[in-house]
Amino acid sequence: MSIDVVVLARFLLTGIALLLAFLAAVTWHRRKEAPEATTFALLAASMAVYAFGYAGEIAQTTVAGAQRWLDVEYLALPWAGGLWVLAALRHNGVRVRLRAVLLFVIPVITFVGHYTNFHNLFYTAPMTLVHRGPFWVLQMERGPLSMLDNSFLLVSFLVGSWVYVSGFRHASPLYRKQAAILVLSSLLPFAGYFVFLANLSPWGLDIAPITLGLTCVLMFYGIFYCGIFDLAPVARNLIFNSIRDAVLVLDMHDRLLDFNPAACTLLPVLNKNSLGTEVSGWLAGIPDFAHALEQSEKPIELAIGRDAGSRFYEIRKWPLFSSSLTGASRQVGRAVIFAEVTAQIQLREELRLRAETDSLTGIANRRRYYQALETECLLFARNRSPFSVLMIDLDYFKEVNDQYGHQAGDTVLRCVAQRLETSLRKTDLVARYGGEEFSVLLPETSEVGAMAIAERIRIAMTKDPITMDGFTIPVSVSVGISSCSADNAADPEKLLKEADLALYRAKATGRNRVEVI
Ligand code: GH3
Ligand code: MG
Ligand code: MG
Repeated sequence: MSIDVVVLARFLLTGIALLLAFLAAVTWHRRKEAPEATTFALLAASMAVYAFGYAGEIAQTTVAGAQRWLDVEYLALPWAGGLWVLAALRHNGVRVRLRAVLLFVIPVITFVGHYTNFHNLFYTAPMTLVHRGPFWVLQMERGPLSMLDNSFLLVSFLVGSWVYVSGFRHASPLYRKQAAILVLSSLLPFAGYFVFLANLSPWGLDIAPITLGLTCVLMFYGIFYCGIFDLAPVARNLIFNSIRDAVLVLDMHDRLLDFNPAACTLLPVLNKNSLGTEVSGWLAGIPDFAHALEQSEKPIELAIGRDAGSRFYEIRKWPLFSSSLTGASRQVGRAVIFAEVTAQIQLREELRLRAETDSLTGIANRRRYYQALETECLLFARNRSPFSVLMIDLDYFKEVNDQYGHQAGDTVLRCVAQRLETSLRKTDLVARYGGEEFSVLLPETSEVGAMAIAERIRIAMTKDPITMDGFTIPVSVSVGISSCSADNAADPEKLLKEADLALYRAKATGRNRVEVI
């Protein structure tokens, strides 16, 4: 009967050791899925060695035999505390980096201490075997190093539990169950070890390996049924299904592997039957998208719809890699993400317009005018097509302000801008160049043509005075012209300066005139 209990205990402990080894292997295999997985795998492996050593120890009937198995246990036992704390910290996102080494200073001391028993600091007297119930239990007198070893283990379990408890307190609802399981499993070995040290265990046996077995079962439950390591994919799925960006997952042959609800909204042709089929097939009806998919890997912008109803998408492609058991990774497909950027594009367009528009009159400002003039000069270098510049200044405008007020002056400026715009071609550009000075760019217009246009403008201004609030305000303009023709080079600064000079001459020679330099 007594033999049966020992065999049973060995059997149980060996089973626990195998279970821990299996757990270590599983977590090692999945070590990329959770930050603490590698540490946890090492911890489980060390616990397996401990349980295995203890299974050997309890069956011994000689001190030498029991000590041999204790040596096996001590291959793993000193490291458990450090690994336990490290796993808890990593799980809770604490970045320990090189400081992790500090957790293993005491384990190194106790590891060496156990095997050398330096100056009897670990064991103060030779070990003996005492008969307790059906077992022979190794009895030892603990020295300061052994005390340190035990205290470190206890404190480590305590710190680990505390870290898990604080993790539980801050865990999001999604992680609550997982966090609770970790707290519970972190308390169990601590409790077992405490019971053993307080001599409360049956026959003075170390029940920590049994509590480790329970921890192991709990962890297994956590991993496979509560999804400790599966929560990341769960969260990923949640994001995949709820984000507003449309996502298509394609294999290396551009066959559709997956898509999210946002993709269905954007591409109504998508349905379950599209899975496994080549995208070119069902995207044929939407050439813009098909074209975007063929483009290079760089992000591109795509407009769907016309004018005001247009929606804009930024299309990005990400290569997808899969890592094999050997750790080598190879591309297995790509994810195509369609992010709607209509609001950003509209804002960008609005900012651009504002930067190029004169706020009083709503026509182009000096900046836009200068850019257009520069472009025209570049074009001229290529096609030698003549173009002209008009510089228009209102005559005696100060008097308008003085007589009718500044606001009336503003209204006059707006009217003049409008008149200029309506009297010119769509290809011409009218800009407010300064206070009451306007400038016009006339592409494909020679000096003669520009003179005719300027004259037309001048006459139109004097012919129709501006009426407002019962007043009639006469308006006249002076115009300076400069042109770029085949025999001179196009230089924006030079053209503006010449037009200014001509305008100056028009002013000097009586105003309400057109002059060419
Ligand atoms: P000139 O025939 O020599 O051009 O005489 P002028 O009175 O028009 O003289 P000048 O061009 O030097 O004066 C420009 C005046 O235009 C001065 C300023 O009060 C007025 N002005 C400039 N910008 C604005 C504006 O935005 N609104 C109004 N109401 N007046 C402006
Ligand atoms: Mg002026
Ligand atoms: Mg003026």
